[in-house]
Amino acid sequence: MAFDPVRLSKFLSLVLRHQPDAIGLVLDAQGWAIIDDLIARAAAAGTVLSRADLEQVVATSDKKRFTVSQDGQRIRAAQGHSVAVELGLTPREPPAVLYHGTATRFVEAIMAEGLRPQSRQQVHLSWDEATAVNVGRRHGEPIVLRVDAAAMHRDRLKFFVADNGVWLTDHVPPEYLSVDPAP
Ligand code: HQG
Repeated sequence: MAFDPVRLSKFLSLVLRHQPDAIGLVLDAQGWAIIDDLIARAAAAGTVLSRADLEQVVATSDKKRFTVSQDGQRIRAAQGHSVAVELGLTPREPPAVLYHGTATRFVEAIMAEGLRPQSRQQVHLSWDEATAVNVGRRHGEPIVLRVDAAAMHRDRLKFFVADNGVWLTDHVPPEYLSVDPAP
């Protein structure tokens, strides 16, 4: 099959975030796979990709979903994992406000129990509202929640930035959430 960057990006998301087992791939504790191993196992499972194909997907991914290690030998998903990984990110001081896009039908539950990672390892937040709207639209009628990150930081809750700039935290309790724009 001809090189299809979108299809390949979805394939890489699948094996690097959710189901490495699907092709017998092993991720290390920080989520890295050896690129030569990934290419060989993908081919054996019916997805033929070259190193150049892979580099093109990494370079052109709209959300910079994948990171290649400094030595060029390994690749990982920057965020979004459902498999257990320890990305090894250092806690960072967040901007005063962060945003989370979701669907209107989830808001009641979120306001009751806070934002939870659900099937992923951490809650995903963005520094801009436009990204949040797009993330929310994936689930239905979008709505943007405003996260009082300054207050969370003051209360010693930790924030991390993925390799691609997505903000991550373990849980956002409801008292730090409001529907954007804030009243
Ligand atoms: C919602 C994409 C009910 C949450 C995006 C979200 C992102 C709750 C959904 C990345 C809840 C989970 C992640 C609660 C959270 N009750 N619903 N207590 N807490 N939710 O897909 O943040 O294109 O796992 O609001 O750009 O939508 O894949 O998370 O609607 O960065 O690279 O549960 O995925 O990136 O959905 O998206 P997801 P997300 P990629």
